Amino acid sequence: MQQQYGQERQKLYDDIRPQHLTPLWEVLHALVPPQPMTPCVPAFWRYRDIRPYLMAAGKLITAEEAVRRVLILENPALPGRSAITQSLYAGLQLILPGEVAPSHRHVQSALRFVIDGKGAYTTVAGERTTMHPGDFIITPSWTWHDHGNEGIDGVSEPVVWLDGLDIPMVRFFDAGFAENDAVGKSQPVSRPEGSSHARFGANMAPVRHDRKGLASPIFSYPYSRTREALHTLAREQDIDAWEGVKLKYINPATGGWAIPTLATFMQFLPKGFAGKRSRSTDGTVYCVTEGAGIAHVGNERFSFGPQDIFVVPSWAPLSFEAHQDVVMFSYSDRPVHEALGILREEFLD
Ligand code: GTQ
Repeated sequence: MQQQYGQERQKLYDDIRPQHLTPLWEVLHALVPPQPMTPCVPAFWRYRDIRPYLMAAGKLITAEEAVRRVLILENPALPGRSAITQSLYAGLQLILPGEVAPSHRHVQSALRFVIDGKGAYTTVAGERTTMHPGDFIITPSWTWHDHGNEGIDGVSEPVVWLDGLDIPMVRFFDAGFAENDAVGKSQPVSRPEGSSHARFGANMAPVRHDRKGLASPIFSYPYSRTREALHTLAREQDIDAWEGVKLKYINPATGGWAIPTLATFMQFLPKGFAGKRSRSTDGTVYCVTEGAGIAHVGNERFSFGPQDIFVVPSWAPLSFEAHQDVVMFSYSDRPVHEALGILREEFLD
């Protein structure tokens, strides 16, 4: 049959192309695959190898001129797309002592995970927070935000953090808006540092709190507390055979994710941990805070240490080994999978 109609079929395809029509049966298998067929590949960035390029960028352009001085981590299989997976963006942002990255706002939600240096701050919706390595900070959709580096405790050094944004998701839906602050470089600070923690960080909330909006009212989750929680749990509870001890960052007002589009986690793997394999449909970006080990991702084997970053594509089998006590951060597009009812995960072995 195929032989018999081959030429006629091709003629039909050629005839319908000007009508902007195309035959489903030629592409059905790819449109509705039996299991996820991501173009993304596992990839790894060793921080000590890429830091010099960030510092070189620091000599060539100011934070102010760049607006955001960031080197984007691109999935090697998605060149030119500014994406680490089809739905996630990742970048490394550098801010040098004395610099300001001017105030703007956008529909895209952002997370910051601090990996190098201290003394920088970010201001979100009128409240400033000082950044330390391991801190997780959110910038909810459409909130004004600017970053700076004034130093702290007499220390004045370059500060680098991982930016995770939902840029590709917002692009997919063509729903992006953005504005620059017309008045100043930095927004006025209207609340003292620690205000949101006082209001929402003590397992309490203001009595007449009637917050709308999906993002967490806690916009800074300091590493000191996260680390303490993980280590306490590691001493008292069973270590999960796949994930070690893993906590998610939540919105204390709802119990939901801290950011509506991005799941965020911190995880502890005890020295000697040799985990089982799992896979899930959410693609995930990992950033190591402490310790060293191996991540087996698909057919790749990444030997990681502090500050290294790697990406686990959708449905790629994943397992970890820890050679020292490991603490690592991760973020994924899981909340969107959950909202759409399409999340699948498998715990193997
Ligand atoms: O800090 O606002 O890496 O708007 C990409 C886009 C950071 C930011 C990025 C952004 C920002």
